[in-house]
Amino acid sequence: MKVSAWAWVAVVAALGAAAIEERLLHIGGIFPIHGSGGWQGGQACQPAAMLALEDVNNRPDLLPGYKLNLAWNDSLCEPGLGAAVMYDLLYNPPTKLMLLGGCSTVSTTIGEAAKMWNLVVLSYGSSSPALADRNRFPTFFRTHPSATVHNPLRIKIMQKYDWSRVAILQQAEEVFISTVEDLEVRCKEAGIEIVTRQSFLSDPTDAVRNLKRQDARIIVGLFYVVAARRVLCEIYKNKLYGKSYVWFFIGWYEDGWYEQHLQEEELNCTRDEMRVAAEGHLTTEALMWNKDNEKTISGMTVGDFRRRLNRALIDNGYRNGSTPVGYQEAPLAYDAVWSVALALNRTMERLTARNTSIEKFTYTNKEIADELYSAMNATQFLGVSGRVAFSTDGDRIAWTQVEQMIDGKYNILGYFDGQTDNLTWFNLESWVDGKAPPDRTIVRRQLRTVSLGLFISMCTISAVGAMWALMLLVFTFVYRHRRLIQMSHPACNNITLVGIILCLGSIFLLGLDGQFVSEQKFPSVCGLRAWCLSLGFTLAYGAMFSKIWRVHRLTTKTKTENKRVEPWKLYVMVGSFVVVDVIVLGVWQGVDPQQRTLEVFPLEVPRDTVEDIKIKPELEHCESHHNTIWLGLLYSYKGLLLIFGLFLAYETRSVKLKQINDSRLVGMSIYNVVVLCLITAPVTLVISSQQDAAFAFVSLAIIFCCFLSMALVFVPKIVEVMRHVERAESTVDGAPSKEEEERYQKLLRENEDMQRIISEKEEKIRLLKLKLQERAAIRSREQQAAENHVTAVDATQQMRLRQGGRPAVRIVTPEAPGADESMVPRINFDISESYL
Ligand code: ABU
Repeated sequence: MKVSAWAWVAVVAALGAAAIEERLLHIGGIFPIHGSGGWQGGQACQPAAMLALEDVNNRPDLLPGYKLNLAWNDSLCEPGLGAAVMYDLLYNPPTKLMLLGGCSTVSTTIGEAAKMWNLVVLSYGSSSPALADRNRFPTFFRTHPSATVHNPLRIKIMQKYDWSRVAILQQAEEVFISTVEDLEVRCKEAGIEIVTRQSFLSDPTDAVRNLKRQDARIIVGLFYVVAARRVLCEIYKNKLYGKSYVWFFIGWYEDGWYEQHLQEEELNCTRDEMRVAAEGHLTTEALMWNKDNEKTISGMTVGDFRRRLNRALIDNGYRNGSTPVGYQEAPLAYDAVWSVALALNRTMERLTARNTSIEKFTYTNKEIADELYSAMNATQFLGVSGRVAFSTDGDRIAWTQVEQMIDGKYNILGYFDGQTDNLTWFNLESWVDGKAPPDRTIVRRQLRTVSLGLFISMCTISAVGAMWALMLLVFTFVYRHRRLIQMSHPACNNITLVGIILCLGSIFLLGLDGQFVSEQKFPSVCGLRAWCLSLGFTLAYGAMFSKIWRVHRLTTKTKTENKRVEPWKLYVMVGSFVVVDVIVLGVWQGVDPQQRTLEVFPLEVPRDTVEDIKIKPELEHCESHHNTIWLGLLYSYKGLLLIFGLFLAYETRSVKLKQINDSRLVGMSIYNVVVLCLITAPVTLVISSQQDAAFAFVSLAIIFCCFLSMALVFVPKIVEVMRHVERAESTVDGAPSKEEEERYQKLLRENEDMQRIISEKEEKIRLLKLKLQERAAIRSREQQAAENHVTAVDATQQMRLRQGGRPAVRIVTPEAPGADESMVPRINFDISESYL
């Protein structure tokens, strides 16, 4: 009896135990705890879920007669493994009523598949906006807010600081891709330009470099924490931190995330470097911990929950003070279990009313599945994460907060309520220079101008040159009667001097740039430069060229031609050069006038300021649309003149003509001009971007040409005139009298007349001489014939004498050739002697 009684007790106990076991409600849980990528938030979320399970099961008013059981496993935040864990949970009894999931990548897989088992999935740790797609994830809910809740706050902050140019750096995961898509739409609506969007799989090196290249200053970074450490290290290496940069990171990384696991992850940055790079960054995050310390559904305040969680974590082996991954989301996991319990509770009530039971749920029971879905949809309560409620697409509605890392600690800067668009700001932000960085490099335009010292020096030298040229004009005029001056073609020399003055004047115009002339007047200066320099060159060089041309012509003329130098021929030559110039310059000016163009140089960092600005150097140029054609035309025409002048100067290098007494000096001057021009023109084209060098080079070339030409052509004349004056002074006390000067002039004129007469006489003499030579030749032939005749007669007589006869008498007539040589006038003229 006793045995059977005990047996009954045992049977009843066994049956009771079986009944208790049967009254368990099973849910499945997938927690990312280990693994090397993604989010390992299960480390704190799993203990939080177990706390919730304990609390739920301790509540008699919840799930009366049932206990909630959580069967779970680790997914490592890998979608494949997550799917395997799910199949394991579903294909092994007992039947699971719902699934808890974490980590977006895994939730995406199980959320999409769960509908096949009529299972509701509730995620405590999935932020991917893609999960809000009801067509793809019809039974998916989450206590974790979607990552898109950050975006309105980000936009709000950008607007607050007037940042209208931002960049995005993202890890190539669906969660971040869909967040960025939402951010792009919002930025567009707010008129914020996204300057670049860089993404990377696991190595952010190139992406960060590209950000620097694009001059990104305000950068939104979206990546898991392991990638975040790599990015931070690259930020340090590329110096994308400090006063000029603002980074927006995701706010759910655990505290001290930037200085942990550096060695395991083989990062090339020290803790200090990571700290430096992390300083000042902003984070945005949905509020996951209830802000108010009020009692929540479990009867705990947030403080109570935190204490219990900390204890549970310490029990699980976490050191006091260190926060495991997922600590931030722990309230979401806790509230997720409560949501499941409440939804099951509500479903049970509704099913009881319909005389059915939740225990009848199978993976093919659509009716109970729909009840579970509706119950979850209607769940609302105050949890440790705040008010828990789900929108129609299953998303959690939540406030967001912004924090800034100041001195290595996160400080809350403000809260944002997306529903009311209200930003609560505490003005606690801190910036390196006391003000928020600008969203782009502030670029200051700086006109590169010729340095003032150089401009003044060159202008002074050219002014001295121009004065000197004017004095030479006066000198030529004063001593115009001197033979020395007269025989040097003073008119040509004067033209040269006018050309030199124009060339020297063009130096002033070449240095007139934006520091003296307004943008509007600059094109006129361009035109003046071209006219002044071109005409100056043509007058100065053209006059010398015409002289050397005449010298060449005179030396190559036959002696019979007139060797006089007609001045009009020189004027015509110079005049025609000027006409060509005027035509080319006129057409250029009329058809395609020179305009002010700007050459822009790469940005420079200013040395004399700590301001975060860059200098954009600009240089003014005078250019037409077809500048090359016009310059080519002008340069080739003048180049030909130069080369031809050089040839003529070389050809006449040893010629000394009294008609143009300074031809050799002019030749030397031409050498000098040609060499300098041939060097200067191409070099100037090459160094045109260096305003000082180009101006100095051109100015010095012009100055050198002008001064040397003046010195070569005029200094010998001045010296000669001075010497003459000194001689006159040494013989006569004082300057020559007027009478002496007139007498001298008269003598000069007479001398010229005499020379002309001599030339005429010489010509006559030459003709006479020719005639006489002809006549002498005729006579010589006749005399020869007569002599032949006499010789024949003598031979006959001698023969007769030998034969005994008498000699014959020889009669020579005066007409006979060679009869009297004195009858032929002997005239010897040395033409060259008389000529000279
Ligand atoms: N707060 C953690 C989110 C993790 C995830 O969305 O995968």
